Amino acid sequence: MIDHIIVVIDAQLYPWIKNKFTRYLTEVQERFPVEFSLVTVNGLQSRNPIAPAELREILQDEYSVNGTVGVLFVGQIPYALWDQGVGNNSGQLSVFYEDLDGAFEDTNGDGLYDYHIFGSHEGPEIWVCWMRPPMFGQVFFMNRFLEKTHRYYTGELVTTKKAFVACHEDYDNNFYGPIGVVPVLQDIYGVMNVDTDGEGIDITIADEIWKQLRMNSYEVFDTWQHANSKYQAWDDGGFSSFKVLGLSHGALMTFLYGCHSADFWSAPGTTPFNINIAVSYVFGRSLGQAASGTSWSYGTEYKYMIYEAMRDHQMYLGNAWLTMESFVETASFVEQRYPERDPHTECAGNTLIGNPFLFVNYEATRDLDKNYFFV
Ligand SMILES: [Ca+2]
Ligand SMILES: [Ca+2]
Ligand SMILES: [Ca+2]
Repeated sequence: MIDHIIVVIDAQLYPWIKNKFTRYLTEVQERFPVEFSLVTVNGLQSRNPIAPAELREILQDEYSVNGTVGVLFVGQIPYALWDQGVGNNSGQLSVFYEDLDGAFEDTNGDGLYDYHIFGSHEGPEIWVCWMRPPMFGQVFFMNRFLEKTHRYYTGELVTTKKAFVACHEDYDNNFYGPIGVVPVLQDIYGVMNVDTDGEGIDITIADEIWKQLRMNSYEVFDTWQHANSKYQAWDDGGFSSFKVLGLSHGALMTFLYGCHSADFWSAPGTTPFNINIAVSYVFGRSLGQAASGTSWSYGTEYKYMIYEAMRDHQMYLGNAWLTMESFVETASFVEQRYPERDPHTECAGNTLIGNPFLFVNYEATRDLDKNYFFV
């Protein structure tokens, strides 16, 4: 089975990254069971950006013709906004592009969707990943990122097969509790190869976590704490998204729990900046290639499902992400998790950023472009 992937690329960015991006697609196709369709659209820096509703129709057409499994958005691709209706709970809505047989309504006409109608297939049909560098300096960030992917796929940049789990105040027993991540990560990497910080009465200290990340080259960094789009708060101190841009080593994949950690919505009238925490882990100096977080005040609670999918079915990150999204973005999940809430007005706001073509415990391969001879 070859997965059909749509790559939607920002016409304002594409010419500046074309060589390295083409190399990226080639290297992915050589290593993953995927094929790509490229679609170029006007991004947010254009005078005439494509409307999210129009882009969604393109995805729906591709899905019905090609059985598409995922979409990779490259550059400043327009996004739909969602208003959760409680407090300041709005932001970009990945599910708008993931649930292709459902419908979204803006019942009060304020430009933000607020009502989700589930289609005959209840959850998302496809996964969405945003390869979205900070808008300011995006050509530099994108080219550096594409050097990381190249060096990783060709075995120049090697991760240690280890994970690191850090939880602010033991965050609801998220090491070993019902939605805990440590047991499944131990299955993947071995009991001795999952480092933890913040367990029980232990607290998380920003300087210590920073050192831990700089001294290692983890595959997975799993983190639970309060956040906003520009700040990740530990029990003692925290990381600004600017600081994270300068992190060395770190982790290949970072999965964040905290509020707004992957929020790249710039409110009307503000300068688009887009350097949220998740973006910083992916487009900074570190070896990071993928990160996830939320678009508004919410937490990504079911991260262990991503690891289970990668453990049990050798799924690459994009497909593993869909496993979790298919669980939480359904009416039946909301009815069970939040019985007092209306499933039609409840979306989780999970957002995946970076490179969706990553395996756990992956042994990078030589450059397949060249002819190597082995004696
Ligand atoms: Ca609305
Ligand atoms: Ca659906
Ligand atoms: Ca500690």
